[in-house]
Amino acid sequence: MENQRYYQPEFETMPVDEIKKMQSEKLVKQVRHVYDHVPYYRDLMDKAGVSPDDIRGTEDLHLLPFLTKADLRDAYPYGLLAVPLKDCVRIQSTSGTTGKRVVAFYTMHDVELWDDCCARAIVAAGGTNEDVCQVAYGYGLFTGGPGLNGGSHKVGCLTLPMSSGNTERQIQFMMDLGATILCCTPSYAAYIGESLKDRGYKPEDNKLKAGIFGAEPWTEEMRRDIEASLGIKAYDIYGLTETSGPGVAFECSEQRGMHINEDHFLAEIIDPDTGEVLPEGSKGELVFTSLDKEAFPLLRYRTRDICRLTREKCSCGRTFVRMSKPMGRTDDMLIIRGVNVFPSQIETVLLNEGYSPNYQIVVDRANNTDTFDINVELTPEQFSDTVGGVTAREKALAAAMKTMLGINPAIHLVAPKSIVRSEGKAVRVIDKRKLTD
Ligand code: DLL
Repeated sequence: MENQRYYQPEFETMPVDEIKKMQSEKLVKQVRHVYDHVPYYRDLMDKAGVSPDDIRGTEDLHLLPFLTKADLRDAYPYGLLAVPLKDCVRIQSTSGTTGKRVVAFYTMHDVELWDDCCARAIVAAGGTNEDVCQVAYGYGLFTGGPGLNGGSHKVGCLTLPMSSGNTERQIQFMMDLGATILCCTPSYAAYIGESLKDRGYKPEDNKLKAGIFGAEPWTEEMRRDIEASLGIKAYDIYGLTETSGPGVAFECSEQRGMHINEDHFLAEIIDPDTGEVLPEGSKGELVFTSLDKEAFPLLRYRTRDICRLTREKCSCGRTFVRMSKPMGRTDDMLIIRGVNVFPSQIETVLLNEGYSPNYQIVVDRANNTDTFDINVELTPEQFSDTVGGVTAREKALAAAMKTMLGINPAIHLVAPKSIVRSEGKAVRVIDKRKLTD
């Protein structure tokens, strides 16, 4: 294959007025599909006094009610499914705010569409069927591995389905098989870069040319470090499980914002306090409507990510609107080692395990890896335990946290009343990482 610039140029470079027309047509159909097949959303529309006939195009989008993570929790697990279960071929999942996880469903068509989105990202990073693409995002319920794996197949790259971790083996395959594209979280990319250096490799010793990194916030400074340590160009990629996974938006060689795959996802920026739609260029909460998804088509889903959109012309030739790097969130979700963590999940575990909800989460970054500590107050009865008893408790609590969160925190049980009480909102999270520019 020649070094092609676009994976699906007919969409990626479509004139903006045509994109908008196409979005309007798809929206009308999608609203009807959801209204007819998702009683949960039909109720929301009925309560808001909106009928599918009121939605004649994107100009009417603002009439539709929002969906939030709380709705996903209320409708768990099947309440937002829009097709019969027999038509679904896959689920993926991510953390919920408490014990219930978010479960997203896919028909075969949805998987194809998602793979196409990831293929667009890989081609935008210079990928062709001559490339060897090392996918070091986690595989399984997390969308990173499966998404980039599917995209890499579509582009025709030789795909190395490494999953995350086992850095020794990552490096061995990278060097022996001559990987040219690396897909993983930016923090893992930085760690791989460091590990290569520790083993005496110089950036020019590997065959990598590009990296496709996302799933967590990262700064321009971190980009420069990764690019230097691996000798590559580093591309950002954005997405969320609820709307499919990675590939909702991706960076081109300009590296100035991520193009949103607007033929599939309709983006809005709203004021997170009032819900009012903001004009282009404003900073606010990103909201997505999935235009093509069959199984789990969310309308006006509030991502909680804060960013800006721009339609300024991009020299890469793509006409899709660009989003800035997310600049923060409107909720308290943390992303630790690429895993989404809500303080409320931690509180749920503490209460289930018989602890008081007096705790503090401390997150930091050492050697490009997140550290994750939870200080938990013992109750006066628990405090009389022996040292051995406390250590055993710490282990048991860490195991319960691992089951809930998917990652292991270091638990420190501390004396009753030793965590500083706040006069206002309790300070539950101390995040010492510098995650945005
Ligand atoms: O993180 C999907 C993904 C996988 C994206 C691999 C890119 C690469 P979730 O686990 O559902 O899905 O987490 C979604 O992660 O709402 C953002 O807050 C954050 N996020 C995702 N990509 C980026 C990025 C995947 N490039 C949540 N920069 C989103 C900053 C990101 N934050």
